[in-house]
Amino acid sequence: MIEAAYDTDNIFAKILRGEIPSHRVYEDEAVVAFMDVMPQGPGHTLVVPKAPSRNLLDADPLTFGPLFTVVQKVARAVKKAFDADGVTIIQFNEPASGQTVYHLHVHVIPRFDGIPLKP
Ligand code: DGP
Repeated sequence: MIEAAYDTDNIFAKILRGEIPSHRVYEDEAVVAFMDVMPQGPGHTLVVPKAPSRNLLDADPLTFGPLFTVVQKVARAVKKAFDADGVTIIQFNEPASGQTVYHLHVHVIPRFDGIPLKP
């Protein structure tokens, strides 16, 4: 199956270029993390590699080490900061899965006992 091409005008590409604002909580040479504007709950953060890829399916595997190193850092940080009981990690690929922004990203969502994710 041929995946769609990477769109350099997707929202996260614009955020990475600084063309639209975001609440950045982490940045290094390869990865940025910023708060989700439509959060599932307090502390919902998106972790985004700077390298362009539409999603996990077309990404260079070398992206994943730095990306998930930051996912772990952010997961630990938001669990502590929001006194959460757990942390959900979600990552969507293509519309059928629920992807709406076509630049690879990982959701880090603090979770609280007895509170389900929004449908
Ligand atoms: P998904 O592609 O389904 O993994 O979800 C994309 C997420 O990105 C969704 O939770 C809302 C968030 N989002 C969409 N537009 C913006 C934006 O302009 N800024 C920020 N910070 N988050 C956004």
